[in-house]
Amino acid sequence: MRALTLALALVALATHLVGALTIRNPTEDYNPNHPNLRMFRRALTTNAADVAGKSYDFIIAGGGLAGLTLAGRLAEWSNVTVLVIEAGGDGSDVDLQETVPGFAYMKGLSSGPYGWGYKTTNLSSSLNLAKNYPLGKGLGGSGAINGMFWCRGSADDYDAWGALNPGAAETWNWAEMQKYINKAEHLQLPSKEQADQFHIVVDPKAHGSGGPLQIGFSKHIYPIVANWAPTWESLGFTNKDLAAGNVRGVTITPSTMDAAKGARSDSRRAYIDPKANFPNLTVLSRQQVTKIMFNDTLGGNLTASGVQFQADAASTQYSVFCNKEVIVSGGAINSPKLLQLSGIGPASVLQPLGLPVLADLPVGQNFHDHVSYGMYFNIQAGIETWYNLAMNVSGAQDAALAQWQASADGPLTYVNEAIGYINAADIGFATRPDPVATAAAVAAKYGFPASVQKGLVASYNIQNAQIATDAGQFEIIMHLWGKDASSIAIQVALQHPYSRGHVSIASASPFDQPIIDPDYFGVEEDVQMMADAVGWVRKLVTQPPLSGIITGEMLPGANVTGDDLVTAFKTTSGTEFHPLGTASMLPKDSGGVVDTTLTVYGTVNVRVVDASVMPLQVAAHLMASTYGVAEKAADIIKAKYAFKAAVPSSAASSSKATSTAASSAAPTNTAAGAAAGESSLSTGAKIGIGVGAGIGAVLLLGAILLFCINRNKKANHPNKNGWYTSQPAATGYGQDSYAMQNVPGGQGQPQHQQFDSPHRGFDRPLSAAGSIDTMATNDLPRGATQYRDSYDAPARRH
Ligand SMILES: Cc1cc2nc3c(=O)[nH]c(=O)nc-3n(C[C@H](O)[C@H](O)[C@H](O)COP(=O)(O)OP(=O)(O)OC[C@H]3O[C@@H](n4cnc5c(N)ncnc54)[C@H](O)[C@@H]3O)c2cc1C
Ligand SMILES: *[C@@H]1O[C@H](CO)[C@@H](O)[C@H](O)[C@H]1NC(C)=O
Ligand SMILES: *[C@@H]1O[C@H](CO)[C@@H](O)[C@H](O)[C@H]1NC(C)=O
Ligand SMILES: *[C@@H]1O[C@H](CO)[C@@H](O)[C@H](O)[C@H]1NC(C)=O
Ligand SMILES: *[C@@H]1O[C@H](CO)[C@@H](O)[C@H](O)[C@H]1NC(C)=O
Ligand SMILES: *[C@@H]1O[C@H](CO)[C@@H](O)[C@H](O)[C@H]1NC(C)=O
Ligand SMILES: *[C@@H]1O[C@H](CO)[C@@H](O)[C@H](O)[C@H]1NC(C)=O
Ligand SMILES: *[C@H]1O[C@H](CO)[C@@H](O)[C@H](O)[C@H]1NC(C)=O
Repeated sequence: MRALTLALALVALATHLVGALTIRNPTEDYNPNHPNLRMFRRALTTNAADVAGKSYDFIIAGGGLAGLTLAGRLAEWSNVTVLVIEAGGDGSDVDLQETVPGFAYMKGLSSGPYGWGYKTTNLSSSLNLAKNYPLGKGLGGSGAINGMFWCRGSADDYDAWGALNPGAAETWNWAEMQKYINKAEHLQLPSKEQADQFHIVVDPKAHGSGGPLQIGFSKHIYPIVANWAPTWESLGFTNKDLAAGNVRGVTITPSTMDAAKGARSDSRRAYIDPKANFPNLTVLSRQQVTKIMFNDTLGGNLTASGVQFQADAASTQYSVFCNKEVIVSGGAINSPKLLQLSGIGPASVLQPLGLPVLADLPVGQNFHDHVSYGMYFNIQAGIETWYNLAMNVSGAQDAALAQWQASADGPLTYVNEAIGYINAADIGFATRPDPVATAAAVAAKYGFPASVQKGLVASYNIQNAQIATDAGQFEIIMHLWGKDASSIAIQVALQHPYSRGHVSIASASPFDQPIIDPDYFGVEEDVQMMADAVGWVRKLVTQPPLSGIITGEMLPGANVTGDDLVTAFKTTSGTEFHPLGTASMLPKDSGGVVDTTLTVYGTVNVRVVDASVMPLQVAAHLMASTYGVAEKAADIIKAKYAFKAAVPSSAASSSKATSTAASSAAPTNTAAGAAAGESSLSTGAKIGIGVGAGIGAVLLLGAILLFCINRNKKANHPNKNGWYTSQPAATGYGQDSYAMQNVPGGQGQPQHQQFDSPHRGFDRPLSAAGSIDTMATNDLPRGATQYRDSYDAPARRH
């Protein structure tokens, strides 16, 4: 009887699989990014009508780094539906620019349609200058267009998040963040030759292995980089892997790239592409969420019913509804904007714009960012830098691209990876601003409420303590793109600023940019620290072996000191692209916007999951930390919605995930476990029948799958660009990422071998691969112009 039931179930499953493999819907397949090609993933759509008016369990506003990471993890559950709405495109029309590492710098996307094109307001403490504020707009978010540095902060940086949230429901600290960053990560080790040549030190124990995101080292590293670590060692610094909890030291840091493929890895390529055939994960691109809808309250708390979205101001507005939650993942600038537009924000911001105040929370406040300054140094002629490649001197870029396409190697696989962190003592800085007075001054400048002021005092106490520790106060980056062929840049980026600013909508239109005021150098200690750090770099370059290569300080110039130096760095410094704190995870009476489950105070079912929630800066580029936040958020959300048996089958089951190994082994926490319990067979004969039927069914299924795969292989030939014109084959995993299709060797047979097991890919590394990821700090004077280069500054190439 059971065998018959099983057989019937398997036939039904097989039928379902065949159905899934053969569904074709030409109209929904239309791909506006490649007008002649249809979508090859039914989960990806740009058609608002596909989702308008429907209901999904989770609606994620923003398909960026955190949003897609979270979506991928939630979609691991087949009993929930997930919708992601992303304002930008799906990346398919700019695949090469995203994928090729060097293009992150040389054909940067942030000033075109894949960027938001924002600027800061005139900065009152930076000579009233407005600075470019690049942010990615497209699947993968800023992680799809950035500089790809992969690094995490010191243990103290994350322990501070926990300390700021005493007695909270969820623990946020180094141990948690290290665990979750590593869950995202799959580290690819450099070759021994490369490690020896460039003094790359890796501590595999500090890294993740088996996560979806590929982390590796540039295949081609410029020879000058070999001088970086030894120069720091001349000053007594240790060359080490900075991922183990203390960042003071020098390193060649890995990047978010699949090194073997010379290709970027990002949240779309790692978490979504392998999932794309799952009907319960829908990704809608080119639509901007304009408002969270609330139509109910529960126990006095707001309940979101869904969101409104619109392609642009002139297009139709649509609504879509949530069964469970709305999750805001628009990044640290656009998430506060969306919350404010929805009535969650400071009354002082909303009321003058005529918006209702549903929850008066300090959204957008406690905004802080790393400010970065680029110094330039002349070097001896004949030493290879990025300049000729970037400027396409003698067609250098075309040659490099041809090499990349032929062998996934060459100079375009390089992104800056030579960095180090110094502490306050290294720069001779020992001043500790008065926490109370400083918080009061910052609050007075921007009209922050007493709660925010209280939170600032708590943060400043932690920052003051860090003045006496190894906490990274500055990141120092060697940047191979100088002002001419015989110069390089060294960037100096403040990691733990005292200055705080705000992000506030300036109009009720979702299509206007918000006021972005990071108030760089607003607190005097930040000015002093930057000046001291410039002095430290001047000392660094006198040390061998770099001293034998650097011939002089080009900018600001060795004679520029004192007030002139301050003017120089205030003039050309800018964002290191690390905004956070705008929806801070803090107690409500300390300026918090979300609690430690990332739920917005005063709401039942709205969370923020992205860099906005980080309450205090870390000494690191922000990607790794943001992946960690999203991974942990996924587990928090899954724990909330996990099925719990009404009657535990064994020892008292705890509803907290903190149970011991013994109690967590009880099969009551998962639906699968419960089902297994119900249907367990008790006699050997039944088991024998079951096993026999099972084997037969597996063979049958295998045959059906093979048939379908072969059929689909015949049906789906990639075109010359590697695009497939119809749905991929096989159980949702038949097709790999766009990136894979466009990288050398990415077409044709071999790639499919990695993708033919239903559980390949997502939680296991793609064995041979790598992806390319970003550039980090480009706050060089030329700043965002570098990103803009390929778009609107062709004149720069001559
Ligand atoms: C130019 C640049 C270089 C960088 N370099 C590095 C680096 O080398 N290493 C590193 O670690 N970090 C780097 N960073 C920082 C890192 O990329 C960010 O910290 C990280 O991407 C933040 O993730 P997020 O999910 O918070 O936001 P994002 O990744 O920016 O994602 C937000 C997404 O939401 C979308 N969105 C926003 N509002 C809406 C809306 N209303 N409706 C629909 N969609 C919306 C956006 O279009 C975007 O796709 C860089 C950032 C930039 C901009
Ligand atoms: C900002 O500064 C620019 C010049 O740098 C000036 O033209 C503009 O008027 C200023 N805007 C405001 C609001 O002060
Ligand atoms: C809230 O909105 C949803 C979706 O429109 C609707 O189904 C529900 O009835 C509304 N609830 C109330 C109390 O209006
Ligand atoms: C409302 O939110 C508060 C916290 O913001 C929480 O303590 C309370 O339990 C919530 N009430 C309901 C009914 O969810
Ligand atoms: C690079 O320069 C060559 C000529 O030297 C030119 O043919 C080519 O179009 C240029 N490539 C780019 C990307 O500008
Ligand atoms: C520094 O020296 C350069 C060249 O010698 C000169 O042009 C510049 O004015 C000097 N700057 C200062 C601040 O003295
Ligand atoms: C949904 O599926 C997951 C994973 O199988 C399971 O843990 C969870 O309990 C399920 N939720 C419900 C409500 O059944
Ligand atoms: C999600 O997709 C799976 C696989 O096709 C399907 O079995 C399941 O019913 C879907 N879940 C929901 C909630 O729609």
